[in-house]
Amino acid sequence: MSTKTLAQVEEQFETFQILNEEGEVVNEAAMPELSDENLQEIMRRMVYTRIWDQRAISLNRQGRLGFYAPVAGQEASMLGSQFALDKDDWILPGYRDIPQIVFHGLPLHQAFLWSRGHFAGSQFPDGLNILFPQIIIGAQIIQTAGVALGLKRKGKNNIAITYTGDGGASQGDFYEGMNFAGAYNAPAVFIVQNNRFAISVPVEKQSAAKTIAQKAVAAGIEGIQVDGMDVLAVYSATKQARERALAGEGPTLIETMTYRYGPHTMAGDDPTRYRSSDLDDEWTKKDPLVRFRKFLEKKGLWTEEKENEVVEKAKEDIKEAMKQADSAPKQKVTDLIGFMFEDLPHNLREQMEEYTAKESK
Ligand SMILES: Cc1ncc(C[n+]2csc(CCOP(=O)(O)OP(=O)(O)O)c2C)c(N)n1
Ligand SMILES: [Mg+2]
Repeated sequence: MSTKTLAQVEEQFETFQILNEEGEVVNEAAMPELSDENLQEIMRRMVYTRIWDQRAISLNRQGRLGFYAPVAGQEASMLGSQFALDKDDWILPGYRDIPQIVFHGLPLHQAFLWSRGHFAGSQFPDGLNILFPQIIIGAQIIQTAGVALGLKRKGKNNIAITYTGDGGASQGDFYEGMNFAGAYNAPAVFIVQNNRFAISVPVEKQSAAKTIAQKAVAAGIEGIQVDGMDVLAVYSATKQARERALAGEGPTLIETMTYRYGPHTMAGDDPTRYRSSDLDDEWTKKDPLVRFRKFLEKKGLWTEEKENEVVEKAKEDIKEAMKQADSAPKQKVTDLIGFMFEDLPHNLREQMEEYTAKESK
């Protein structure tokens, strides 16, 4: 009989951190090799995303955007991991993971059209390796195992990476996907952004496990818990996971410890009903932008001027992208039907005829 207790297994899943809340390097040995330009680019992306998030929330309130899931607080977790990818890696996102796919190449106006439920928002440019942002919780996990296995079979030097939340990790699909990827040694990376809540349900009510990372053990794959407010730790863990996957050493589960400052979505939940202000305060002190800004300022790599440039650029881009989204042709029923199938089944053919006639009136 094994003498290892659950507590001993759980002890192995300590949170990996490089920068503390003061922006000080606490793990020099783990510092990734990034040029000054790379470091500045990571900061630019986080600032840009924070501004975009603020604008998206107000555009939603004005009725100019549709579905929107706020991202403030999760920038390091989202963008640190995406920065570790190659352009040809595949991303399988959830509904909140729009920043990663925009920085992977999705034009911003298409992200806005997707938010509005316009079909043109999901007609991704050729060569952009992303799948639809998944709304069904956890559904993208098994798909990721499949995409990764496909990449391996085709001899590609790329990985499939997916994002889900703590709630996603409570779904059956999560275990199936990891297990399958492990069994077939598929080059997959599974990121669980543990923002502590699945809408209003705290992570403690979802699982008896002390960490989500330890769930990798049963699938026979690597698992690591990372400080998700530390962009360097997230980058470094993802880069290593990617390299391991490509070296044939199997998939990795990465749990990023993070927090969403805003509501679950803009559809009307009120976080004050399920989160205490003490908990909010505890997490805003860990803010990923504040921490990384301090780190860069000490290195002489960031100034208020640089920050303002990014803020202005973000505002301009958003204005332009909204204009482009507004000029997209009004969506017709025939577009929706035509977009789904190359060869229409007979029942849809009838509907296509009916709506073609109606729309030509
Ligand atoms: C299969 C399924 N069940 C329930 C829902 C409703 N739902 C939408 S978001 C959500 C919470 C997901 O939480 P989490 O995975 O932690 O992601 P987060 O929103 O915190 O990023 C739920 C239960 C759904 N979309 N799909
Ligand atoms: Mg969550």
